[in-house]
Amino acid sequence: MKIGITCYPTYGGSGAVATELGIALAHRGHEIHFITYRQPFRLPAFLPRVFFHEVDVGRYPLFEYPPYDLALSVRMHEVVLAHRLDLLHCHYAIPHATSAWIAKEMLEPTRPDIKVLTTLHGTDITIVGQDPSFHAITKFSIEKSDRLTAVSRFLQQETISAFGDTGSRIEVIPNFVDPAVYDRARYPGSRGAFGDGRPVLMHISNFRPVKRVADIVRVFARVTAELPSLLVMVGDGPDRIVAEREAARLGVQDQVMFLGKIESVAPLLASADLYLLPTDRESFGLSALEALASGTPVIGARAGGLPEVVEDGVTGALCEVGDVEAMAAAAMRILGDRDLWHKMSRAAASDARARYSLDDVVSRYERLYADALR
Ligand code: GMT
Repeated sequence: MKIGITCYPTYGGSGAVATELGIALAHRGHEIHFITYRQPFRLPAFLPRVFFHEVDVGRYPLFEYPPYDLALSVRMHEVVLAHRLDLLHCHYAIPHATSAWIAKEMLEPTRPDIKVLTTLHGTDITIVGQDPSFHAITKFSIEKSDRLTAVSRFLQQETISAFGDTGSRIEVIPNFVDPAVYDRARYPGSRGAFGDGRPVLMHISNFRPVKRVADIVRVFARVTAELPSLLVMVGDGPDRIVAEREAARLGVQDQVMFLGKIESVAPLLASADLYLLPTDRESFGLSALEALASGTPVIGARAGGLPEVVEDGVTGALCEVGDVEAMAAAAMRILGDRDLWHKMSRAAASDARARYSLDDVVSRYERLYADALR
């Protein structure tokens, strides 16, 4: 098949999933065309059967807000015609599904057979889509998609309750990991990467308010007071300053490292003892899955789709949103008992492989594409 993929190319779970899906599909012989405003961050420079089409939003002084959505529609239209694409797969509803619908309308005279699939990732439904400025267009765009998928059962239900009957069945196709990449055994030296053998707690995100990064620092401050540890924070975003200030306020700033954006996180995750994700509205939690696959148990919030990914008491611990005491207690229980940690680490790696392996999930997308085109 010839597939166009549109996603947010910058740091973020939906872009990571879209890019890794495209790469896996190309390995299987499909031709993949990324249509985005920048080269997706996990896309290597060159791969056979993978092409990148940059969306250029011309600058005109009249436009205080350059119309990216329209430029994207035009690029989609152009790439479908030039490369005879079979379908457009949009990751994140707004504005990608809207732009794809416009492109599809424009293609009606020449390519009425083009199909549009949209994968809902989370905040496109839970935050942006429910903002009054975007609710109607989100509903319209997802109704117009030929196929819809959501990355968790939680998100499927959220979509139904926010938008009612979307006119098409929402299939749950979860995120996935490449077990060959997220493998603790592959990075044997990484355990000591942070120095002196103290336990390493880690978090990776775009530091948006939904991630509750101050809670991470609060949990860590309680843990390190009992069990001297390190906190490694990877990524960047608006609330990084919030986390930095909280670390200073709690007097743990010398034990917290902010590494900024790092593209290849597998060696980092393999060096961590625990992964923290206390977010209150995580539709899936790709970074938690990557941690589990790396044999790193996860302490998180019992919210959103995270309970579908982390098995409480088996591959990590889930606590109520904001309950930093309970999260710290769970972290100390796991870190303080090496047998328990090893048991959880093994369970995490094997559960991630059993339920979220790249091969199985990519096959499900392939079947969905074939079904849409039939
Ligand atoms: O985090 C966001 O604001 C958006 C989005 C993204 O682009 O990274 O994240 C969502 O998609 C990921 C990939 O499917 C999921 O793993 C994240 O849980 C989800 N984020 C939220 O629901 C907050």
